[in-house]
Amino acid sequence: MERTFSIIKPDAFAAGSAGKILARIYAEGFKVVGMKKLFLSKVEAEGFYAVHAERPFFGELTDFMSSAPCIVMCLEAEGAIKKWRDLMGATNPAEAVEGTLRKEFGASIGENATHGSDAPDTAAFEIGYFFNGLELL
Ligand code: FUP
Repeated sequence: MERTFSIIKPDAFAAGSAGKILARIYAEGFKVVGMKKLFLSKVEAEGFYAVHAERPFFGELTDFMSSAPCIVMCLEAEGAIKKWRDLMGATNPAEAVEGTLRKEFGASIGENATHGSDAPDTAAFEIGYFFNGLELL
């Protein structure tokens, strides 16, 4: 079993799409090990995306992620990291395959509905950034 970290981003949460996205998560066989609704501060969003601090879109990205509430989750499944990224689809919704979450719920490369860890080390950092052990039972 593997764990990954995911976010239903502010655009999808504000649009009322969280229920549909959760239904897809359960239908694909993930176990939701941890889940909470948060309204990130700018500083918290900057800490989460620190790996992108030098990228030109960092300001826009962290403004967006701290603009409204989101839902953060720890998901568990066999091969959860790849399985969740496959379900999300490409970063840019315009390039995402039909049936993926970003295709269905994303509006642009910046406002793309969901986040998912891209490797075991980032998953460990991201899960630990938002959850302590007692919240992952
Ligand atoms: P992903 O792993 O698919 O979320 O994509 P990246 O790690 O490359 O990017 C992280 C987030 O930065 C994306 F979800 C959205 C944002 N981003 C932009 O706003 N513009 C870009 O050109 C690339 C990424």
